[in-house]
Amino acid sequence: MKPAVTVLALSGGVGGAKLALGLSRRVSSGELAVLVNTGDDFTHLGLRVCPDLDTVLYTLGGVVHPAQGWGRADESFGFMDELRRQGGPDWFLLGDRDLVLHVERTRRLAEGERLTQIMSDLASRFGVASRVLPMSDAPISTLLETDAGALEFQHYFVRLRAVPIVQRLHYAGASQARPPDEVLDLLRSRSLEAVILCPSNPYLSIDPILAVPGLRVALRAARVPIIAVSPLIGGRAVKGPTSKIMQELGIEATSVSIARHYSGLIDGLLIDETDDTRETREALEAMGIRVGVTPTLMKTLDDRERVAQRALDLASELATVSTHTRSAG
Ligand code: FO1
Repeated sequence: MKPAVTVLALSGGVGGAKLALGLSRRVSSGELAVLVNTGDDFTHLGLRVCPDLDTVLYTLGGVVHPAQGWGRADESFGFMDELRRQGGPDWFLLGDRDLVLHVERTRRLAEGERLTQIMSDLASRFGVASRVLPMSDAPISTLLETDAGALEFQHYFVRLRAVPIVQRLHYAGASQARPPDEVLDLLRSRSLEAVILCPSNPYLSIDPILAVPGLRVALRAARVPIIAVSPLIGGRAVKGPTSKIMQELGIEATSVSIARHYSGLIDGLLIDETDDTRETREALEAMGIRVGVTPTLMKTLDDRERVAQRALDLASELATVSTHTRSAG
């Protein structure tokens, strides 16, 4: 039997996967579940590609490309070279080993298997003890309305290098989707102790997860501390277009804006030490959000474990406070 999950992390791709790896090393084996954004998924060259799920899988499996943070470390590009030679679309890089995963997933989906089952099997095959769960088995697609027209996520992010100005975001298919039973079961389980929102892009990576009907309510109903790790350091994201999108949507790129974005959901926010000002603390505390501070840049494995531990500590502090308040009240 698999061990019961004690920590659930919500994650996008590269940045989220780094924290998920740290968390996986700070909880007992098999006690972490990662609920992953599938809004970036698309059908490319006839294959179902799920970049964030694969990034989390490869990172936890120790086979991710260390500099890129996505794709495989030990990779060849024979398929890509030949595709280019034959005039096929070459803007989205698919390595030969990575390609096998997309081919297999597409085959299994066509045979009627659920994405959740496929990812669970792949996690075992990659030696990953943590659970890697899609936010839904039904396809959901993040669509960006931009000054260059409506774009599917990978066309915006990779083909157009996130240059277009974002005006609005939609999560197509979300209203007809539901979370997998495995996710609802673990949110109802008494073993769950904390939910951590990884420092992924709130708009592109975490919001699509929260857009799945029933998920936000189920997260709150779990009655465990929910901690977000801010993706901003000194008003800028380490990687990716978070601060650019915030600016385009008319939102100031600060930890307070991140807290406001997640208001009603989170109990604590872990911020970088450079953002730890008196005004920020006061604003967060006025919103009833407990603040944790640590250097949040995750370059090394030690950094990932330290940020993970700090997020878990913040959750424990909140659990103690609420137990205390409950027993006192
Ligand atoms: N990111 C890129 O910047 N360029 C690529 O060609 C690319 C290919 C790719 C293939 C498989 C995969 O799992 C991820 C890939 N990514 C690529 C990363 C991906 O676009 C993003 O990291 C996420 O979707 C954002 O979280």
